[in-house]
Amino acid sequence: MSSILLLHGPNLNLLGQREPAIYGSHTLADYVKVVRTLAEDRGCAVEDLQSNHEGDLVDAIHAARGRHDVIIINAGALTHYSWSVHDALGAFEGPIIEVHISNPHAREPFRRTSVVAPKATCTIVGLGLRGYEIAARVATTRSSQR
Ligand code: CA2
Repeated sequence: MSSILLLHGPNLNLLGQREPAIYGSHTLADYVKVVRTLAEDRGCAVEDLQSNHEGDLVDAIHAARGRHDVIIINAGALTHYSWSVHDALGAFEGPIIEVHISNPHAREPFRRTSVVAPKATCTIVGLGLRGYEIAARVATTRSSQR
C-alpha cells in the first residue's frame, strides 16, 4: 500500500477559529479528512502532522524517507523563509505537493516567495478544501511520481 505524509506548519491548528475572511470556516480536521477519505478510498494510507515548531517538520520530513511515497505540505508561514524545510524536502526522493488554502500571491508581498516551491513537484494555491482534494488525487495517481 502506498503512503502519503500530510504536513501542516505553524498556526494552521487555528483554522476555523480565527480569520474566517481569509481562511474560511473549515477546521484543520476538515482538511485532513478530505485527504484521508479520498486517499484511503484509493488504497493509500495517510499519516498527518501539524506542528508550530520548524524542527518537528524537519524531523518528520527526514523520517518520511523510505516510509512514505508522497509528501503533501502546507508549511504555513515557514513557506516563505524556512531554508531548513527547503533542505529537508530536497532529501526526500518522492513527489512533493505544496498546497495553500489562500492564494499567497494575492496577499502581502512577503507571501509571494515560497522556499518550498523549488523542491515541490507542483503547487496548488487559493482553492481551499478543493485544493486539498486535488492534492490527494495527484498524490494517489501514478503519474505524479517523479
Ligand atoms: O494559505 C495558506 O494555506 C497559508 O499557508 C497559510 C499561512 C500563511 O502564512 C501562508 O502565507 C499561506 C498561515 C496560516 C495561519 O492560519 C491561521 C488560521 C486561522 C487563524 C490564524 C492563522
